[in-house]
Amino acid sequence: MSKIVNHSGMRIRVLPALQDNYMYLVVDEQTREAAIIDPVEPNRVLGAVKEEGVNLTTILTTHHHWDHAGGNVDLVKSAASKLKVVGGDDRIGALTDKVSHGDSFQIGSLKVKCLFTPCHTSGHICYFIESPESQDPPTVFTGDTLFIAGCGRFFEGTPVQMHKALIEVLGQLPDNTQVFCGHEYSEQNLKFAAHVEPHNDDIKNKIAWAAATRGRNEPTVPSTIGEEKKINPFMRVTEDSVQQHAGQADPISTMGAIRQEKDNFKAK
Ligand code: GBP
Ligand code: ZN
Repeated sequence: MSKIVNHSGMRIRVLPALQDNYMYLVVDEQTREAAIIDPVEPNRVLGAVKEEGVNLTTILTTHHHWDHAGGNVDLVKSAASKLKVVGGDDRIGALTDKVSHGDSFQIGSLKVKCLFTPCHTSGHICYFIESPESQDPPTVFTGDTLFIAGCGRFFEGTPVQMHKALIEVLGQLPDNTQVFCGHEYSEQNLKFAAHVEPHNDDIKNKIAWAAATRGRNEPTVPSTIGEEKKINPFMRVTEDSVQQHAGQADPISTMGAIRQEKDNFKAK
């Protein structure tokens, strides 16, 4: 008798929204249960759920900004069944499950772990999702904390907090973790990265790749944690090259200085 081994793991559908936001439909292929990250455009989400023929049970919200959480109330109203709405901030619409650092739960056979990364907003959560029963690499949904080659503005936090988020929390994830961020900002971010480190060849190569990818109108997500450590100035604040550019001698002042510089940087 042959055994049926269904080791298919996690399927991720990238759904562009608004001007440059991303929503992500995460499907557990074993059970067809699904979660949606930051569903700002509920109708597009419902279209994808129908196409995939999956059972949407959960909204994962990275932070309360309207371009991430602004679709929650309508999606809960229009969904076929009751949705669990996860997030780390009371300002998130339709919130049912307030989570904090280290909380974990399942989407079917997938394991979700909540990572508290306050700074862009004071209640920001990143979601680390693994498929323990498959060979698929782990994933992390980073909202507006970590972008490809960049990070979010410090609206409600400090350089100490972003250092903790990027170096001690996200930087400790396995190098092969796939990074899915909240906005398509890669080309602008890479221009700033090359300004900070003009001799970094990984950045130069990524700029050429991103131009070609965007030229085909394709998303630049995902990158990986290992790749971000090579190209992202905000994950490289311990490097001499980045500290020297910032005119600082420690990672936290470097974080503050390059964030301030990027706030005013006009990409040519
Ligand atoms: C651009 O398009 O050129 N660099 C962007 C500017 C996230 S969205 C837009 C911008 O500032 N984006 C925000 C950010 O953190 N960018 C990182 C960077 O510039 O390096 N947002 O929509 C933003 O969070 C928002 C919504 C902000 C509600 C405040 C409130 Br309240
Ligand atoms: Zn934001």
